[in-house]
Amino acid sequence: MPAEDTVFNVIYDKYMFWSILVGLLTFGWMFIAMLRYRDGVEPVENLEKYHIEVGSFPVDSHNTKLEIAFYVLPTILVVWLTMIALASNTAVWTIPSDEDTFNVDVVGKQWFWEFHYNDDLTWEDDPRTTYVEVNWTGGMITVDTHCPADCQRMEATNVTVGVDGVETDYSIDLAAEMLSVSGIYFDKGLHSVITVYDAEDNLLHTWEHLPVGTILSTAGGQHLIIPCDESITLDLHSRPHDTSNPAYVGVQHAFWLPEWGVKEDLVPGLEAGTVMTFFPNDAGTFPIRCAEYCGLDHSKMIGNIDIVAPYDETCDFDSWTNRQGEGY
Ligand SMILES: [Cu+2]
Repeated sequence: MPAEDTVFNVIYDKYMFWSILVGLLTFGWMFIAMLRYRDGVEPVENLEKYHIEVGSFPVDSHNTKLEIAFYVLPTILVVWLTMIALASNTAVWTIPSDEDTFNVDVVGKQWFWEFHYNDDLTWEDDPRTTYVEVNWTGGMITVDTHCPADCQRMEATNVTVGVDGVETDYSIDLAAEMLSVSGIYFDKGLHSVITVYDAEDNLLHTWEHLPVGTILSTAGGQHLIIPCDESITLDLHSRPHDTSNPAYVGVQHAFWLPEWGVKEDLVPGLEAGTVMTFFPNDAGTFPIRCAEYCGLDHSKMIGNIDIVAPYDETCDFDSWTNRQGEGY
């Protein structure tokens, strides 16, 4: 079942409502008729005069309004259900323009997914659940790890600052529950990660900047990281893992995000690629699947998508806490 905020879920509920209503009326009338007109029940007097025949309305005693309603009402219902079902088409096929959307190229290979970022993203774990807040302006990084008295987590002790793969470790001033680092300047073009750990090396909090051109891959266990509350466009391409044979263009894959009920084929040799769009609301980690048999290790072509809050923004907090226990 897709997420509650998707058009597919709304349509599913409406179809269910009308199916159950029509089902109750139809089966209800069928059982009444079975009981009322079964063998052994006293027949209506002078039944012959109605000229009743199986499969037709009584010729001499019919009800025009009822017969018209018999055709018109179901027609209205079917037309209306068709109209609302078109909303799912609109949701899938209306591709937002480039400026209004967060865009990532998804490349399917045998047998993993690569994500090439065409937009940059700065995000941070929700400080309301981690009790850690990172601030990086200019050449000044501050990490505030102040935890209230009833705080559930271990004390934060270490911070790692990684810029373009070069990592530096720092210890937090435990008395002040604070770390300040100066002299590292934020560069929009470099992949930067700040991670906060406790004394047992458990990860408590992540702050990350993914510049344009970042490549993440499920082969390395990385997740696709996507901001919440933004329209997302994915350009999908199938490419061969081994490019030594120019005649071999790869195989068909299908990128499937069960959470949003969206799936699109990746077609080998189709240079322009295919497009998928969706709108995530709730933070959390959700599955990625390949829905097209693509060879020996097709079943291993799986991954995860993290929906995160852009830096200094928040996603739907209720859903975030609810999902913590669901084992995604
Ligand atoms: Cu595949």
